[in-house]
Amino acid sequence: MGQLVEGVWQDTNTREVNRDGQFVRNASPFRNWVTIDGSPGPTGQGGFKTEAGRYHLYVSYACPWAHRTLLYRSLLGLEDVIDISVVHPVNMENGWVFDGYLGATPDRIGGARFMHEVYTRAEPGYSGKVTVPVLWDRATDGIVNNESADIIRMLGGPAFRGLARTWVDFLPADKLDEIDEINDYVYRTINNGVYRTGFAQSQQAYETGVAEMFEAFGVLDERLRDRRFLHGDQLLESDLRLFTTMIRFEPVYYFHFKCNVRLLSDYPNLRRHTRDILNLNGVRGTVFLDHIVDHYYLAHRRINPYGIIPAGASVDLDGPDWGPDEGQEIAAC
Ligand SMILES: N[C@@H](CCC(=O)N[C@@H](CS)C(=O)NCC(=O)O)C(=O)O
Repeated sequence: MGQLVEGVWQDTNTREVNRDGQFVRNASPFRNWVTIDGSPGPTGQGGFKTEAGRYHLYVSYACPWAHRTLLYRSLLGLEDVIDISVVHPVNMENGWVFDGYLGATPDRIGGARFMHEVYTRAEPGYSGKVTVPVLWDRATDGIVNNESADIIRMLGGPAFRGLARTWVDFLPADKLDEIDEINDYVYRTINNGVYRTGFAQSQQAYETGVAEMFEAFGVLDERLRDRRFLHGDQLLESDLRLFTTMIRFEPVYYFHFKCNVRLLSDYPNLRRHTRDILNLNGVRGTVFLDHIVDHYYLAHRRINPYGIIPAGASVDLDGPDWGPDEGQEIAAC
């Protein structure tokens, strides 16, 4: 996986590890916000006001961070308001590319071949990683934001409320502190935790990551013992952020990132939570196991040099193990 250096693509290793072999994720550089009147949001510049059809999402169906944005788009009914371009799942020496693969699309904005061209179109001298998701602005021909945590707060906030077909509040004000607290914990131990484990370059770094992750599984399983969702009866932002990692756990992270201390089925409440969300209206259409499996096993050649896909990775999400519980209420809220 390469990166851009002053606008030029370089196929050099960008793995982010510190001296102890621990994976450390870089901060996302584009942090502007769409707001109702175009005034600046919590970070970045102003100038991005609410308008149907103005914004576009670049995503990979394989990526758990991009998956967050797809879930919001689907659950809120924003498909006609924000269109998408979908990259090929296997990012190799050229990074993300637009190429033939079932479900992938061309670059619907500028017809680019490579995702790095989208970044240099926005900022010709850009240096850094070329990641998805990206929220693109047709009006300024540039990137609004490339941080999924921000993008979902935008899509689920006042800026898009008036455009959503089915409005659900995933971030009620009275739950904000609790949501932030759970998000931080789940990000550190699970969302980013799987990468800390999988990309560790020392035994110690791996062991720390995997121990914290499985401790968190136990904590969340206990929390979900008498709650349908992490905060009670209501599906909220933290549930959706947890889901995009957990749905990849059995097919990918368990094997590929060596997260194999215990099985997901050893955490019955956590597994039920994942299955429950999968069966809510609008969720299954955002889960593309073929993109997920091919991306991780085929693109990460440093940790899987021959691109072998383990037999157990073929989880049947359409089978009874992952179907709705009898009598499950499948409305989103
Ligand atoms: N903090 C970012 C992370 C996005 C991210 O790391 N995306 C990965 C795909 S899962 C990516 O595009 N990686 C390409 C690379 O690292 O070169 C977010 O949450 O939006």
